[in-house]
Amino acid sequence: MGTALVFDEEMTRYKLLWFDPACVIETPERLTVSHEALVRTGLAARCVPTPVREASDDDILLVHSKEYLEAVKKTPYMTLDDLKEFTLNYGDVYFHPNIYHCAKLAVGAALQLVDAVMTGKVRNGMALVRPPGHHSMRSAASGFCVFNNVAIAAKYAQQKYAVQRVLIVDWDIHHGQGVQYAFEDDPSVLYFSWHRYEHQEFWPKLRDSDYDCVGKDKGAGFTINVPWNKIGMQNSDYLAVFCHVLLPVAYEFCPDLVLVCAGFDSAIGDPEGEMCATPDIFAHLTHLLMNLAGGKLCAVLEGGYNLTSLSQSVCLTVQSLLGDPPPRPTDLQGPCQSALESIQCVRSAHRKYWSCLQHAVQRPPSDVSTKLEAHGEARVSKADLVWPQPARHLPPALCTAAVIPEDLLCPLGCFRIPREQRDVAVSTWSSLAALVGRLQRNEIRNGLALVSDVSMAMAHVFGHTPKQRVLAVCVGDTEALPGLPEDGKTLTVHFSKEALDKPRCKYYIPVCLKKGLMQAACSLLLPLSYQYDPDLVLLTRVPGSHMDQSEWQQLVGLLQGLAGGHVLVLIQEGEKALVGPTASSLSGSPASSPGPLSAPGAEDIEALERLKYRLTTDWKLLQTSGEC
Ligand code: Q9C
Ligand code: ZN
Repeated sequence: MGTALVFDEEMTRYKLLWFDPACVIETPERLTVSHEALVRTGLAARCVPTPVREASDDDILLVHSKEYLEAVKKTPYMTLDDLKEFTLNYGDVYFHPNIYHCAKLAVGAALQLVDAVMTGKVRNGMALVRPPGHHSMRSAASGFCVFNNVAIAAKYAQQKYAVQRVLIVDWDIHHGQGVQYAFEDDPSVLYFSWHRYEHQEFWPKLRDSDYDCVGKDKGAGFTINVPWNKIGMQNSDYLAVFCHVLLPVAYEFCPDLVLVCAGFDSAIGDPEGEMCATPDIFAHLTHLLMNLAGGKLCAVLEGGYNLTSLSQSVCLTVQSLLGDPPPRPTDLQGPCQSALESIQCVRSAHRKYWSCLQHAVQRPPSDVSTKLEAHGEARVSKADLVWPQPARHLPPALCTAAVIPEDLLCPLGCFRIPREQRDVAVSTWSSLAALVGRLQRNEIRNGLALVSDVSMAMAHVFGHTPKQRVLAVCVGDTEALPGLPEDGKTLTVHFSKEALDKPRCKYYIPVCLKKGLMQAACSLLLPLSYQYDPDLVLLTRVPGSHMDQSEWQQLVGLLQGLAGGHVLVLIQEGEKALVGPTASSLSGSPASSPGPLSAPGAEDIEALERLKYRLTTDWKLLQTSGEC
């Protein structure tokens, strides 16, 4: 279904014309280097090129005041001294005779992207723009931003396409206060931002950026701020926030469109952010958002000032948008104490607004923050600022292989593993073995098999993967799981609605829930899976499950972020109806949305929190509170 790339060189044609140390990092090269990297890696050629346009006054007035627009309109005619003086009205921003033109193109680029996605011309896309937008407010420029590209895009989508709920994910390292203010009383736009905060010491130094600022009036609960109070946050910290805060709430919110304030100053090497998350984390963050809203995701560039880490991060984001499997995640040791504190505070501040957070542990009323050890400052030394160049791994040419009976039509986008035997039973086993072999040799990305006995098929797969780490995710009420090896070579997570055995060991995790399956998938299964880092994901489905088709498709989608995309799905014959929807998700089509009604009940969330708590000693990524 395609990925749009919106870019125009014109947006490189303005720059800082005087001495201002606060603004030197915002250069035209940010855009040229990012675009060149997309071209060099062949990613740009795989995208649907989409032209920019100039935003109209009406577009800009969706968010900004008439007075402010009129003031900016005069800047192309100002002298250098006038421009300098005009700049003094605002904080950490500069003007240039061509910036008004570029700012109109930046807004227009975001709107062109929304148009391409909403009309179905593409599934998703990215706009590479300058100036950025998320700091600019109704009547003020700020932080290199002139017009609020993403806020305008959200209003535009709601107005032109009757989009109801918009999720804005701001992963830039600064707080997008402009976006927050534009929607603080609006429950139809959920704004999520994480940002370097350092207890209000870091720019823009606003009280409004803290975790307890959750929105106003009807919009209370629809602003989510995650303050980072230490520098040096790593992949685990970012992933933990996605798993335990953003994703559960996002599934409960059920957006019709996802917009990303895609700033990459949150990546390692950035002089502003001073964080340590590597560029490949953005492949995962993107992947994790890609099945919300039926796949409708628009990423719009914000910050990012280390040209190397910026361009690598842009490439990894676009790579995921195009459907390539994310690279194997690196160094997921679990979040640091400071991150855990932030997570705990945010979850607790939002427990009254979101049922998925209802049972979040309340924050003890003490000033633990100063006592707790954080890996922050200590770990950001110059030596830590080298990171490996992301590997250019090409995904296998063949995406999805199927082992299904010959009377069943091969689902669209799949190819059938040919039969090798006459005997039907033997044929299934040998075809399954052939499929596993081709997955291991990276000749195919993923596969699916319809089998008469899932338990036997699992044993069969384990038999063919003696050296591999296999994550087995079992869905449905079955007692007859094969005797699972308990040597750490498999991790089994079993979802069922009937009570199951107690956990036998670190590597067998029974999850008994009636509803709230998406919450369990986000806050239990994902952290476990990421930390386990399997070579192969084995997802099995037996009849009598309580997981509906859209939840199942979401699960198939999320799990493809692991193991380089190597997911093998085994479906028991009684569940034949799932073959089509499964094949569709495996071959990269967006999953359908479970809908806001599948929000979890209190009982299930409580059970889930208990289970998570029991497992935290073994699995650090499950933690959601500091050591207090
Ligand atoms: N040491 C964006 O990332 N402060 N804006 C600069 C320099 C302003 C960042 C201080 C940072 C603005 C879109
Ligand atoms: Zn930024």
